[in-house]
Amino acid sequence: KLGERKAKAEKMFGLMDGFLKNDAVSLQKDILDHVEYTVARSRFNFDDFEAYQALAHSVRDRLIERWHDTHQYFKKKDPKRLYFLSLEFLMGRSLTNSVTNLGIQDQYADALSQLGFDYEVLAEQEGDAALGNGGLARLAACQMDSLATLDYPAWGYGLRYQYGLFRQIIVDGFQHEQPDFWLNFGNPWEIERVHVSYPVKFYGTVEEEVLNGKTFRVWIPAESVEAVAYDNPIPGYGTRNAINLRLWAAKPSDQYDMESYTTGDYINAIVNRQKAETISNVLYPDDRSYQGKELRLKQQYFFVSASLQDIIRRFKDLHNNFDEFPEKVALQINDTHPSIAIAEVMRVLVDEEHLDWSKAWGIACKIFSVTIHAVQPEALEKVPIDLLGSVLPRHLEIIYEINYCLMEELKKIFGQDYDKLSRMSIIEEGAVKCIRMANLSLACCHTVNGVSRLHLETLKTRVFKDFYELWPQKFQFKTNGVTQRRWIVVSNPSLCSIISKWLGTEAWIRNVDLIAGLREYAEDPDLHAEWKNMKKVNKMRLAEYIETLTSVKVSLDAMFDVQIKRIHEYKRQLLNILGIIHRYDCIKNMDESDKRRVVPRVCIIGGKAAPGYEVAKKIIKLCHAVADKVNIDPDVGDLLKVVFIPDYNVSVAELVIPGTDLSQHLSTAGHEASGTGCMKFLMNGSLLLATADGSAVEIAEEIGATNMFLFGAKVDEVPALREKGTSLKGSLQFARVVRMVRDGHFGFKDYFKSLCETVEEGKDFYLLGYDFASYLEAQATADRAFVDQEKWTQMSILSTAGSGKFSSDRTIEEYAEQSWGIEPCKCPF
Ligand code: NTF
Repeated sequence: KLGERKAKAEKMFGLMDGFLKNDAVSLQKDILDHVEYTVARSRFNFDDFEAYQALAHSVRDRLIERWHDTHQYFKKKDPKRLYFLSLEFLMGRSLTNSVTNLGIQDQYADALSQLGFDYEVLAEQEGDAALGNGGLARLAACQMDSLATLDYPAWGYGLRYQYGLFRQIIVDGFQHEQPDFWLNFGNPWEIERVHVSYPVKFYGTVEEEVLNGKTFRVWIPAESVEAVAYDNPIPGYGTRNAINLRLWAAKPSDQYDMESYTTGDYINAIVNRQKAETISNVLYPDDRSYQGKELRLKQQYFFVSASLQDIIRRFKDLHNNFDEFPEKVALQINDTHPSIAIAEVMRVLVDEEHLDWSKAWGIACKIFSVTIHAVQPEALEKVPIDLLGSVLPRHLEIIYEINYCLMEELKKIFGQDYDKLSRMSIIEEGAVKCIRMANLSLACCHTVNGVSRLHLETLKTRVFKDFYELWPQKFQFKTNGVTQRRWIVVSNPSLCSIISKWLGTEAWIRNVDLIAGLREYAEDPDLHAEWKNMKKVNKMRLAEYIETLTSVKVSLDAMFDVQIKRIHEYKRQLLNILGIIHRYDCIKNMDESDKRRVVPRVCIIGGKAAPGYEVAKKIIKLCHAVADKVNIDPDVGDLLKVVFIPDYNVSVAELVIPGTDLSQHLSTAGHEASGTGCMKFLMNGSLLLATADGSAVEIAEEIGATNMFLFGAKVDEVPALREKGTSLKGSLQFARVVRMVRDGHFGFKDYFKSLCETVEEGKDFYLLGYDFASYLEAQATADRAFVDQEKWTQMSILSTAGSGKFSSDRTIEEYAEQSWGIEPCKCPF
């Protein structure tokens, strides 16, 4: 039988003409075939967008080959797999990343130029896949790249939102949000799997059922929605492995509300059916405040339930005993959002598989691990009990049961310490009784990870102090990392060639530790010349982009100073703007000879504010108001330009980061869990101006604190400073710039009033006033360093050379070993 199947497969393979070939002629033929048969345009008449679509499909074909081989191989070897559950993935564009990882960029560029197209121009046709908000979501994307490259048998699971993160448009300096219709022109990177779909149930009641003399609780749901799989192949670099990111879309189910049909209300029945799709319609744009909305809970359960059905089906294909489940399955919960998975696993094991409660709990505790990505308590999700009980009645019972066991255990240890028990309880009492999703995770997961060393300290000493004292062994950290494939190889090709040339190898693309070899040449004048040239080319590209977008002309001799990230009070874009105002004020008061000593700056800020976050929106407006005044001031000229880059996203970051001289990371110490933008800048040789927060502390250890500009209060000083208020020296300069805003120097006096109040003495929670003097000093040091271009270039080389630790490859290897217990499974070529 096996021989027969093999012969048949070989015959088919022969008919397919073997695997797709990657020479220029084959690539051209494939692209043209897709123009004709997939895009359905004539091969004599198609535009850039159509050419991009055909190109994308030809790349996708190659991805699918690898994807098939990898999954067949995984199935044959049956290793323990990692399932990465995340409500958000910020993938950005796929074309350049895929072509780079497949290693056929030159061949494609060649093939296209022979057809009269430019590879880079076509790459620009692609929109961003923005199914996430910020750091957490982009980290997940970088980690998928590392998982594939390092040959780990992993799957990503998430939601296929129809509307990604909103587009930011700026009207008169104000942010407006527009929906991101990212699927409108089709998405060649996904494969719809109509046959991979599962029903996901909601609402209803719980009843008792007796089976073989035993009583079971049975959930009788009232609504069912179909989850359909969309697969997004993720190719590794320098390997045949391509793993899968499976995103679920909600579709009406056949079982949905059959009654309305029978009552004859045909039109309304269809309208109602269609409502099922709303579950996967839209991504929530607030990255750290959870409103306890029904739709959000449904999104979470929807993707968790579908993923678990898929995972269990795969397990059952080869196994029939759940004792083996922890040997084959590791489940990673990305932040607390997918925590309902814990209750769902318990429900499936107890109610459907009829395992004992304690056996099921033992299994759950072995398979789950969680990573926390925030510090702010408001980012920890709390679901009102009434809401959970209505949407998922059986899960609420299960959570109560888990909590009961937890409380019993705690009572044995802490006796009658009710304060402690109530802090650790999964259930929060109060006006609105809530489920604390974080506590549910802490109770079950065998590892709880922070995202930098400092962040773990904060979790241990503040956020999860009680749990840490109880289970210290669960608490770990894995300092975040980013993928050098996207952040150097794809987005900064000139730097990529320089590194490979000087190291004499491309091996650093898979083993980034080798990048430290650049240190040896940090003073080499030839390397300096190449390095400066690379920066200049990237600055030129960025300057053109800025001019097209904002009509501001910037000088390439100026220091390009950048802060790009979500707009948040704790990230202190306001400190940056107040610093710019101070610089402006100084220049205005200078005579001509002083002005000659000023280091010209282009201050670039970009980022989105959550739609309901008023203060953040005012910060964006202030940035524009200052830009409007400064940029046309003849006293200032090229000494200072202020630019707000609208609609910041992954692709914009890929363009901005390589062209940056100095990047700013200004969070009040103790507030940024890690930060990953700083790592991308570091890899690209931008110098960092930063507080000693999150991963910046570890960056300083790697590159040496003298190679960056550190400033501001330290974490352990912050609490006392909040009590004490601003230092005198800082307060004079600070008071002056705040007064300029408050007095209407930049217009919109009434509008900025409340913004100024956030930093008033006594209310300045994020310590802008206290840190101001030290911030200005760090800025002055950066100016002085920039004057000495040789020194600056050396620091820049040392930054890149010291960035090896901050690769997501290192992070993933640590997770694999310390949290997931998985091994590489490399598909043979
Ligand atoms: C972010 N959190 C943190 O704010 C960053 O410090 C960290 O680098 C990234 O996660 C990745 O770990 C979020 O995006 C969220 F969603 F939790 F707010």
